[in-house]
Amino acid sequence: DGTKVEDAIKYRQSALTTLAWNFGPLGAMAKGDMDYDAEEAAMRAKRVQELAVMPWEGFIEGSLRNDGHGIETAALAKTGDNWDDFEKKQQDFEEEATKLAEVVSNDDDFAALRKQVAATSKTCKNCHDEYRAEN
Ligand code: ASC
Repeated sequence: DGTKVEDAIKYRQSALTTLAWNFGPLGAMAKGDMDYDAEEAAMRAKRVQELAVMPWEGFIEGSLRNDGHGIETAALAKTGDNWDDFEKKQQDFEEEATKLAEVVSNDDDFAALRKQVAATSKTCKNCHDEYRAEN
């Protein structure tokens, strides 16, 4: 019965999609593609922090690519061979997302926001570069 694996994959994909949706405006503000709005930035950063811990429980046994479930997932099989590193990268992201929420709520400092958006984005990329398929 593949239902549980299918649900776990859908769950983590939707959690990551929700993360990207909420991180998007922060990235756009940091790049100057969107006007800086301290209130929106704080709201988005708080969401990102809370969402950051959520996707990982969806990476259940037998849910990576090539695990024979036939469901589309970008989660490479090598993730399973490097689990400690995968968890370390999750933790790095959670820590940067926590700092992001702090930076944004503590002061109305655009330079600090920009710096922390970049640091957070880097932790997204670190994991994607290693464990997410490009197609
Ligand atoms: C985003 C997003 C990601 C990361 C990544 C960072 O806004 O959706 O997956 O930043 O692009 O390089």
